[in-house]
Amino acid sequence: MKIPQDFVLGVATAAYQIEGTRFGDVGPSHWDSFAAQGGTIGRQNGDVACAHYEKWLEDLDLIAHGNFDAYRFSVAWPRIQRDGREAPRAEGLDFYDQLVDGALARGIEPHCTLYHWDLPQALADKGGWENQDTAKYFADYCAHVSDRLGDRLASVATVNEPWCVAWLSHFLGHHAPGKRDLSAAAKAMHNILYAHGLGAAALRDLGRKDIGIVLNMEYAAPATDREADRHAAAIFDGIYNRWFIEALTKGAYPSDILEHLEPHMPVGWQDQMQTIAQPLDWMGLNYYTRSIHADDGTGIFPFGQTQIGPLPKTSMGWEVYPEGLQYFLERMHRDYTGNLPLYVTENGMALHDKVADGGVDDAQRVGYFRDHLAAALAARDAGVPLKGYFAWSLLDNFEWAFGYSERFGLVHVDYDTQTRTPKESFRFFQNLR
Ligand code: IFM
Repeated sequence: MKIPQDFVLGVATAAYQIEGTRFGDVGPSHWDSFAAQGGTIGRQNGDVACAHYEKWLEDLDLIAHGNFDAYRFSVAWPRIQRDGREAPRAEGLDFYDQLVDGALARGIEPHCTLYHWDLPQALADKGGWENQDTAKYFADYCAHVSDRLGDRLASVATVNEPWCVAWLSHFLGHHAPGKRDLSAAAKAMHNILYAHGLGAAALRDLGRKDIGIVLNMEYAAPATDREADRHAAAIFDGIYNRWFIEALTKGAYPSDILEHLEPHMPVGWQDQMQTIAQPLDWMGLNYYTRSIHADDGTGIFPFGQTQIGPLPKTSMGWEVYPEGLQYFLERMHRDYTGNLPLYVTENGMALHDKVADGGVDDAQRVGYFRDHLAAALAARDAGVPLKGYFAWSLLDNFEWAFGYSERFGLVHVDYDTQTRTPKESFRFFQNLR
């Protein structure tokens, strides 16, 4: 497979999933509380995770050894401000400062995400993403991090996957804070975008020219050709895919979704759309799978239920559908982002990998990466300004509600000994350069 010279090949992680909150001076986050209340398999949590806070030098060496051009990491907000509001803490900033310098010293571009879900518990106690004050505190936090690291970052993303922050966490209840409430979800659907807008404005005021946001998108296929099933799939597409990108690029929410969420939206939301839709320097797409949708017969929004599809699946039951990656890159470019540079900021698959004879034979994952990378490059060949691709993830890690049961890493982690073992998929990337 031929990778263009100017195409960035990277690998991604997120703070709560790898660092270990037992290490260093970090405030409690709503993920600690959610896990403790049984929101995760076996109440597993991020206390130790991959002990990356202690092993970050070894992990940077791995990235260099894999011949990656770039590393996408996230900053844990409660390491910078234990309660989300206080003055920034030197210890937290020092950690990321040395991480960035360590990456650069190895010839690796650092790409920083500011919010990958570890909301300080003190802000969650005041309503979290249902409260617009959280968006204002987020902008202050963005400025603190940029002040310290900004001169050396290749890019900065405000928020990772606003759909997960809002819908998955406040309507479906699968992620912290585990709510199942349309009113809470509607507020979060808007407030996380408002936080992005205020954060991006604060970063712009500091002179940054590399500001983006990372959206996740899932291909929605109707179960049959029936009108009701096609409607269910369209509504899913609206909530998951169109809501965020239309607000960001057109300054308006899709009307078929807004009609259901509008009664619950925060007062004055209309006046905040311009802040949300301010110009960006790039946009990231996280893509994993497609899902099949059927009308659920209730006549109640969001009308649909998912069905098991026929394609090969990952260990999480996610269908493998590389065509969806090309589809979304072309759709984003054509319908929304025009000449804005795009990155695939996450893509990967979970398997129940085991170490044997000192290695991990994850041939299925190698096939997944080969096919998705080919789909991404096909979109680029078709004219999409796609600048790079980040594999998810460097290490097996804390997979949120699934705890440690699902492994996405290019590198296997033995959680008892913290031994890292590169898998065949790691070799696949190593040999691309
Ligand atoms: O592990 C997550 C990551 O935190 C966000 N994107 C999807 C990944 C796999 O579920």
